[in-house]
Amino acid sequence: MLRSSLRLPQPFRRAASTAGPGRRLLLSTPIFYANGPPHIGHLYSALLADALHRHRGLRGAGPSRLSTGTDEHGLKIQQAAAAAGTSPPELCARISALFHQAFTQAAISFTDFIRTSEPRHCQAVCHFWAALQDRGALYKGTYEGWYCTAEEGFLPESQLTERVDAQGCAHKVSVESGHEVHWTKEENYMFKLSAFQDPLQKWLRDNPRAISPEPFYQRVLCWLGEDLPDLSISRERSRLQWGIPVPRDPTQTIYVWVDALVNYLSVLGYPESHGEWWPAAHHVVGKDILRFHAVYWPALLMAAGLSPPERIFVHSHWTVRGQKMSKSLGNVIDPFACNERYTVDGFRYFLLRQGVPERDCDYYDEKVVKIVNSELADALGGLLNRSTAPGINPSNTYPCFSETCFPKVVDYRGTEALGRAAAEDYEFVVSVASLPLQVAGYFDHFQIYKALECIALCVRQTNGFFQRHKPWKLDRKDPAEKLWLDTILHVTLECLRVYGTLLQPVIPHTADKLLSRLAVEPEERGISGLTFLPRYNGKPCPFEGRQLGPDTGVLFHRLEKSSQHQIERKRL
Ligand code: ME8
Repeated sequence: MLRSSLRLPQPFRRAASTAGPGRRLLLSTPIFYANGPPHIGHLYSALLADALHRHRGLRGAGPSRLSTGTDEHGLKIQQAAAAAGTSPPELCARISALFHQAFTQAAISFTDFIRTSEPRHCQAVCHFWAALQDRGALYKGTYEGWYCTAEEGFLPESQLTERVDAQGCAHKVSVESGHEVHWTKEENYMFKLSAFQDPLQKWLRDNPRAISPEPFYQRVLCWLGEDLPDLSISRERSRLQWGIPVPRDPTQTIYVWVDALVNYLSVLGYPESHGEWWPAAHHVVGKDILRFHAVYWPALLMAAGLSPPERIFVHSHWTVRGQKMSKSLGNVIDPFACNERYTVDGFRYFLLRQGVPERDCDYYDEKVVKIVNSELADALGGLLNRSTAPGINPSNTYPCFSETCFPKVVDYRGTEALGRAAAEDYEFVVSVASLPLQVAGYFDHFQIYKALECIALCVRQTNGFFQRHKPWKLDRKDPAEKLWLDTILHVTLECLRVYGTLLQPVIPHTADKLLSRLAVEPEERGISGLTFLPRYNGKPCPFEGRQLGPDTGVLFHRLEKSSQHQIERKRL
């Protein structure tokens, strides 16, 4: 029965307070089920959101928050607690603390860690439910269908397949997760999702950047072209006690996905203070929960009188030696062990450098060791070491640049060398100068791996520049040679300063060490005011002549190769 006629949304205009520079922004990760400890897939989502958050902070783009947390209600948790011989609150407290610890250890800069069992969240969910009800978006009906506990949802026939077990019995399972489904019939509250097909399509057509990368945007548009049945959004309390009761109807429990999605509002103080932030929200989610975030969540928001989130960033999955990570296969990779084995920054770098949101990526130990050793220890660390070594830079200062050695030329192609710099040096300087803008563009497009690829390429080019001119062969006592030697070192340190600044969102500890060695003060580490080689353009360089930082230690220690390093989690 429809309670009253449903109020459909007006076209969504962005609120004035959320437009332009200096605006607020909420970045979020999914909230993770508290039925098992964190693995590297969870860490990857958090790292993507963290890098976006840190990059935005360094750009001075306006206040931002990063929320994460744990999803603690539902049948899945109820059953996991029973299987572990404990109560849901005890299990949730233990697992939630592990997520908090894993993210803190990995330097995730979250500003809010929400648990759905907290009172502030339960109040927000009840208010949200009342808003749906008051606006006529809910009705009570009998629902029957195939329910998948692992996915916490009813699945249509199109998402089911059959699997025959060892005894020859056929079972219906979910195509997506492979988990068994059970025929379930019960009286539920239904959400009038079908009424939102047109508004959702319009929202996406008007906001082509709402879902990135593009293939996921297309996938959602495709879903919206199909039948969009109403959604059951409560469960009988007799079947599910571990959850928030439906306001004014204690025989029903609110569906865990409605409960969970509202976390993005609870962290903003909904229903009191969310208005200063919402809808300036960017959600980072895995592809497995795209439908919930790109179809159900925007529809629920519209139905409650709110705008859909501004952007949804979707990423694919990590596999392990080509296999899906799963507890039953025993190949779940433990983030604590990885941080220990590869260091926090080493593992952050690997996941963000190798993770490509559009496609599944494979993890294996040798790959991490190879990439981290070649790009962080050898290329970046080696360059810092070579350009600051006492033998080459005995005064331990930021050396001076000479315009005579590296004169400014309008078009370096085909010009006779005027100073000591060659045409390829000019080309390389141009590519480093364009790096901050390029990196910012890649972050905006959720292509952090491409930003890192560009930085790694520039680091290689800087090593090439250094190698080409062999500064260690120049005689410091000869005034002309000294000018050129100092210029080579100045250009190299300027490059390192740019790389250190741009790498802060990805490898915060290593970048800090690098910038401190280069005597870059904390207030000089922003990305928006980042200059490169101002002396080349006739402007003063504040670093020239500065004493370098005292820590002359190795920037990044090489990782040892290990044939049998055991970081796959033992069954818990
Ligand atoms: O779905 N590779 O929680 P969840 C990369 N509570 N990322 C992975 C991954 C993998 N192999 N496996 C998981 C839930 N993830 C709900 C979310 S949000 C309102 C509620 C990441 O514990 C990825 O972000 O099953 C995926 O979407 C999420 O963990 C699912 O975590």
